[in-house]
Amino acid sequence: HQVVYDPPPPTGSLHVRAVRVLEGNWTGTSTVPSPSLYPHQWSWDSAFIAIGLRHSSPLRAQTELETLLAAQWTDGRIPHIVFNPSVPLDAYFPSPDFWRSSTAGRAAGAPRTVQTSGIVQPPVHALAAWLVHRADPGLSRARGFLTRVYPRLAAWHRYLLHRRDLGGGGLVSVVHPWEQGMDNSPCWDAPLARITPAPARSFRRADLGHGAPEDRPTDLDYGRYVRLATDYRDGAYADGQGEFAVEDPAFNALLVASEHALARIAQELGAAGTARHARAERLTAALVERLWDPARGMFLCRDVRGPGLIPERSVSGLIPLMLPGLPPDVAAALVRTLTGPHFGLGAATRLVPSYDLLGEAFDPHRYWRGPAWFNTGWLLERGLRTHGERARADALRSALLGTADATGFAEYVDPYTDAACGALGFSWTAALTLDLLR
Ligand code: 9WN
Repeated sequence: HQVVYDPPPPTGSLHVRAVRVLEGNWTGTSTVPSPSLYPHQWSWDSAFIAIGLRHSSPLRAQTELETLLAAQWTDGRIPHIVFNPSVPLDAYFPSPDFWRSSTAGRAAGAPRTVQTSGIVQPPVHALAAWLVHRADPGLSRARGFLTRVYPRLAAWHRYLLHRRDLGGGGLVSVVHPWEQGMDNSPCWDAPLARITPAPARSFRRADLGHGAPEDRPTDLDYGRYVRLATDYRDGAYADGQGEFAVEDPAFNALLVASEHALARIAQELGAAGTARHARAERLTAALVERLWDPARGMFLCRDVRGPGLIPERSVSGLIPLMLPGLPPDVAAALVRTLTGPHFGLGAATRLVPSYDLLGEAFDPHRYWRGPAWFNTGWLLERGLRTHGERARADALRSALLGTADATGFAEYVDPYTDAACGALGFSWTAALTLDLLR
């Protein structure tokens, strides 16, 4: 065989290549985010993946969500990872033996037949289920898709609203940075500083074998992630006791969008959606009341165990733009912030950085401390469109598509140069490309 020093560019249209990435990452019942870095099923990844997969295979999109929901605990929580038993234990840390879901999670009703983590991720699922249904209503009805997923999605929202209102103001709290999905966001620096890290020698990171260390969270971050997860596990995953509790704007905005979607699903199944729509509106009001910062023109995180609002600008604080029910002055201020000096959309950047370009902690390569991600870009593209910002939405859409194409569906990119960081062939990047191409 001849060594190919200059391989030809991948063939096929962007659509075909995105479909191929998702096919390569499909296990038969779900899609891994990345075979090298994340070889199991992740909760919010699967929701974004299903949103894209519905265009190429509505059946696989339904299956993706059904597989995740089959791992739901009886208390309603949807675990952030569903482990694939055929993957070696050392391929990802923390592995199933760390979480001990089927023993430590017994009180909370963890499933016996499948191994999962015990924390959650943002509730994008009901929104995904509704969009998947709409892509092929005939198949969905023939398979009883909504009838089967509806009670599980309702229990999931009930868990969040009843067991996770740790601040007492009607919003949901996350109890671990992995739950919010933006693991090492500078928003967590202050609340994490109170946590005693687990000793570095007490665990072995698997991520550094696949990703560049300067693109990943630090060992000190990991020590704290491990401490928080260990304490939660050792308390039998009971809520309300941990040292870390934060109300996050993106997490809660996604719950609002999903609650509206659940209302539509209820209507489709012949029930009334009114109470759910009303609840979504109450949640929107709580979001504005508790997290809106008029001076910064964006939403902030609230440190429930600490002094209150966290003065850091994260992309999370812009994501409520996806909500049509936002007060118009709030939506207008969000657009100004998105396109102003802190996020630079349309000026310094073509995609949306995960963190304040002018912030002290900004780092263009380190994971959620600056790089631009495709899921947050997709949510903001939808938000701009929802609020009548068509030209900006079109520009963001073509930047997302162009960058997904040029980087081979990178996990995230440098917000100034759009250069690839993290894994390539990343599933939600490919899936959301399919959705934007439609
Ligand atoms: C921990 C899978 C997940 C995403 C998260 C992202 C990253 C995991 C990790 O990968 O988190 O859950 O090991 O870093 O931060 O948003 O869901 O793609």
